[in-house]
Amino acid sequence: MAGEKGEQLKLVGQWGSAFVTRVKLALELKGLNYESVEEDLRNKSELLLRSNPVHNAVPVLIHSGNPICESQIILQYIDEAFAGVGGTPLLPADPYQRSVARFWAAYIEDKLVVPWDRVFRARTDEERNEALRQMSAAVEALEGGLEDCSKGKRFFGGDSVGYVDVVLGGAASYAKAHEPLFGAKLFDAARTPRLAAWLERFCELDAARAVLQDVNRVVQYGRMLIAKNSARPSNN
Ligand SMILES: N[C@@H](CCC(=O)N[C@@H](CS)C(=O)NCC(=O)O)C(=O)O
Repeated sequence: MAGEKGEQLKLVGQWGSAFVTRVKLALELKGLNYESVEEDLRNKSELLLRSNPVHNAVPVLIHSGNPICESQIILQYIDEAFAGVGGTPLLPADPYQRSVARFWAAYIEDKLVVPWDRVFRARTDEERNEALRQMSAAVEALEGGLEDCSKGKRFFGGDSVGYVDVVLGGAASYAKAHEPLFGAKLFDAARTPRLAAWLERFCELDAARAVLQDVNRVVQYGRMLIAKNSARPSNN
């Protein structure tokens, strides 16, 4: 049941996906009830293939029978469709501030999430190290983005969690798993102090505690992906 209107909300997801976690965070922050359907991505369900025939990927949010695909589009949909339900809006009301939030969300997607994914899919140490280097460069610029968006407040969204917090926060457990997996913190207190403090603050939120993956489980999952993909033949 979704909010007070009694509409059906179903989230097709997979526990390890940072994209799915974004949507869970948004639903939690809005106080919306939903049914969670766990997908086996090696054996995709009819529901997933029917709901996201273009990408066959999670997350898909199904609202009263209508499928919404792509995590950032889902976040914007939740913000608009449930504006009156509760919680503060994710995107700012001011058009310029909205554009700034969208800019940094796009930056996170293109410059941080893409190499992050490559780190786990790399076949060689060289590929992995190059992706880690790209992530490190992206994190330095993102430190400026946090300053730009937060204006010295607690979150990218200011006093409360906003769109960029949720986009980045979906990967909070992966950020914490970074040191056990790769031997260095992703958000290092000496190099990017704002992001390091942001991560701790974000993980303390009730919504984050409710939905973020267990870090040890992510570490195990990450090790499994790295081992599997390192063994992949190069023509595959
Ligand atoms: N751009 C998409 C990315 C979603 C995505 O890559 N999902 C992965 C899981 S993390 C997936 O379902 N991949 C399909 C597959 O593994 O076949 C979004 O933001 O929702």
